[in-house]
Amino acid sequence: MSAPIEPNPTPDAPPNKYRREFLWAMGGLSAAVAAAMAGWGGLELMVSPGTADEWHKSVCRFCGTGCTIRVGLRDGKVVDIRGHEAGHNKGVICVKGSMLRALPEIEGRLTRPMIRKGGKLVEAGWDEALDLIAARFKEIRDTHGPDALAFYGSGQLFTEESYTANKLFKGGLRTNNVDGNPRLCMASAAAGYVSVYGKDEPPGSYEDIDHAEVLFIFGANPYECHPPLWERIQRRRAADPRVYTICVDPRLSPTAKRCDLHLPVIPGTDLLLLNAMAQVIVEDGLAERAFVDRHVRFSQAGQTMDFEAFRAFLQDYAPSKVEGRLGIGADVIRHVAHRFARARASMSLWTMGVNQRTQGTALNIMLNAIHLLTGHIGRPGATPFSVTGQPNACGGVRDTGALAHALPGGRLVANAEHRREVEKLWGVPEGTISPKPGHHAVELFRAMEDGRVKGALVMCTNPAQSLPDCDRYAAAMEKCFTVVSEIVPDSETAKTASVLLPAALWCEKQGVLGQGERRYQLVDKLLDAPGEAKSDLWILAELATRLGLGDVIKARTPQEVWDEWRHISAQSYYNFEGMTYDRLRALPGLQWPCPTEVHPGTVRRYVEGDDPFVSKGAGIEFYGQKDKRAVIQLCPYVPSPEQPSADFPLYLTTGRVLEQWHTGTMTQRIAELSGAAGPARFVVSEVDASQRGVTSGDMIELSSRFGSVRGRAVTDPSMRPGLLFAAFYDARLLVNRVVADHFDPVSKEPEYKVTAVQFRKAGD
Ligand SMILES: Nc1nc2c(c(=O)[nH]1)N[C@H]1C(S)=C(S)[C@@H](COP(=O)(O)OP(=O)(O)OC[C@H]3O[C@@H](n4cnc5c(=O)[nH]c(N)nc54)[C@H](O)[C@@H]3O)O[C@H]1N2
Ligand SMILES: Nc1nc2c(c(=O)[nH]1)N[C@H]1C(S)=C(S)[C@@H](COP(=O)(O)OP(=O)(O)OC[C@H]3O[C@@H](n4cnc5c(=O)[nH]c(N)nc54)[C@H](O)[C@@H]3O)O[C@H]1N2
Ligand code: SF4
Ligand SMILES: [Mo]
Repeated sequence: MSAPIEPNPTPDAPPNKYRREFLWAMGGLSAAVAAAMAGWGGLELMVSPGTADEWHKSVCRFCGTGCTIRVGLRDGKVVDIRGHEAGHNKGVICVKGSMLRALPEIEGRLTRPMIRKGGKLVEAGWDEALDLIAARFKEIRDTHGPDALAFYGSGQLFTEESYTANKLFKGGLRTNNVDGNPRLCMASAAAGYVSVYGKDEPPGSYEDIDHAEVLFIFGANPYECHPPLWERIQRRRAADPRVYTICVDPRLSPTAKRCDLHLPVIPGTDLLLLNAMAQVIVEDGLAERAFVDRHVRFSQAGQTMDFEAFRAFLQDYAPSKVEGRLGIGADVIRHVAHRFARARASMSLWTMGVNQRTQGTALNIMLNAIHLLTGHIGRPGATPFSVTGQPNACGGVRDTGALAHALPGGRLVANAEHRREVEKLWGVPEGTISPKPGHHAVELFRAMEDGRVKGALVMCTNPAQSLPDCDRYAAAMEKCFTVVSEIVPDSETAKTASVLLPAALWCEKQGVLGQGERRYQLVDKLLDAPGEAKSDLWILAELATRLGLGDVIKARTPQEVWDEWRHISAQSYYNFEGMTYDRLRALPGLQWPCPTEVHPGTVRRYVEGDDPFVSKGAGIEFYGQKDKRAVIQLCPYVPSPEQPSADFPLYLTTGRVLEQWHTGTMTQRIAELSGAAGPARFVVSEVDASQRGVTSGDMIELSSRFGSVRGRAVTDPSMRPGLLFAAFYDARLLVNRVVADHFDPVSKEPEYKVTAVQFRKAGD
């Protein structure tokens, strides 16, 4: 099962021509528009060649690429969306971004609060709904203690909203049960960065793509999930024939098809690849010893070790010892290690194939480690870089510490000094913040199931469809007093609600999104929300008042909250004090650290002259660690708990398609997008299908130890035997019914990418 060293043949045409045209048609602006925008100041209210009367700078609300866009309005409606030339995306957007114009107008928006009465959700007024929530939350807290309450949020809320929710629950209600969907997404990346550098968030930037010679794309499918970044990679390849792209993915994904080298690892085994690469780097003298000796420390279970001990540990991972389990030949592993190490600049880009794994943290540590060992860090084009999923997982959730174990600015609830600092910054009495970490996502829903948590506010996320083993956790929400803030009435989660609140979306409200390269951008309010829908910030602030916590949540408007949080950030290495609303409005975002209102932002972190925290004369300094050295933990390979067996002999992996966003509540309602993607299917290999008497289009029943689900199969000649793929956007094919809910012991992120399954033909 080893991969060829030879480059891939000429990239295949995409399966559907319509999809490709759709994707690229959105890229770029006309020369005239680009010229008009060259002077950034003249941008607002620019007249377009299209039908819009006025144009406003904004940000796409979908993915973590964070494309800067121009929103064209006419008669108070969005009529056009363009990529913004001055943004990092240089005018390029993808099909989801371009169809944002249809988002505010999607059919069936939720416009009034609803309360479950006699088993049915019935319309109610805001006062009735909010008074009911406050009364029930108080009753639950007084009877069962604050830890019977919880908040489950989202990397799609604005920073002001996540920050306020975190403060309300941890500093007001006094429970650390605050978690959210970034736990399903970026938790392993965050845990990896904290382990290595002592601080979260990537050291590099998208612009490193423009300088990289080797692009190591690992467990990521940017062709579909981050198209402007893929486009940037293409531009880089076109500019320099030496650029070499490697894709590590068990599946011949659309990205893998188009890279120079595809490494089709066996699902769940690729920590073996990273350890083997490290072994080759060390044994073949490819390590930058001077860099390592000055900037790196090795560690195992808290004990510092030397380079020789690290080398000894790696001996079990020599390419010849891992090739069978990994599915990649030893010669290929050596080739990749040499190519990566010897390049002038290597950049790794990784996403969910890495993070959504029971060894997600270890994989993140080792991805950073191969850069540290070879000195591919802190130079243009040389950087490790975890690509972010959601538009505000970074700024909104990771930076504000809106997770069960965390507090703002990289602090921890378990640390008494950190609690005291935050209590002071929040102006709440000492001892307010509980020292007990709250429940992380999967555990939180288990606590709802067994009654430890009795009341929850779920905001801007659809866990009944997006959690692994989702039926189990949907039932848990039904058992609880669950309040759901949503834009549509029929998400799987809305169906479980005791109270359903109508939310304003994207540019119907104002707030900051913090995206994958530490870039913060402002979304201004351009539209009125439909009916009685309100912003999530308004909902949180009103609830605070009714809970008697108005003195904790004093900041009520987006700008007031932003300024509070901006000043608090200045007391940490996550410092963006210099990013005022005015600056964010005038610029296509800024990257932190950005400590003052004249600071230009930081492209490369830990690098002298760029990062304001690096000491003079240090060159590179990993200041997040006490001894200012990056730490490489030894990471032994542990196989996934989901191993194929006689009952479940196949691997299922799950993910995304270009035209759909997550659980599809928004993109399934936009005809151009649902039409292009079609209904979700199980993608199966021809061998596995024919062995089971299945032909393309047949209905199948897929089962795992966790449950079963029916859906149509589509055979794909490029799918490797033994592997199936399904996306999770379609509620009619609820793939998470069968997905295992094992999680990484450190990051607590579930392993969506590996489930052992079986399937058979089912009647229609
Ligand atoms: N079109 C679209 N774009 C999106 C989103 C969306 O819903 N739709 N969502 C956004 C969000 S929140 C996220 S998190 C990102 C996700 O972006 P990506 O991570 O790029 O997308 P996924 O499809 O989840 O998974 C990536 C790849 O991991 C591979 N994989 C599976 N198992 C393994 C393994 O064991 N090892 C390795 N190395 N790879 C494996 C899968 O085959 C898949 O091709 O996309 C963002 N962008
Ligand atoms: N099988 C499988 N499952 C996965 C993954 C996978 O790869 N495979 N990936 C995981 C990852 S990385 C992620 S990030 C999660 C995403 O999972 P979810 O967050 O559950 O998915 P979304 O569809 O983005 O849910 C957002 C919800 O918020 C609503 N909404 C939109 N805008 C607003 C707003 O402004 N306010 C409010 N209150 N509501 C709003 C939408 O209608 C939608 O129902 O899925 C995870 N689940
Ligand atoms: S790549 Fe992401 S941020 Fe950019 S337009 Fe597409 S969905 Fe929006
Ligand atoms: Mo995500």
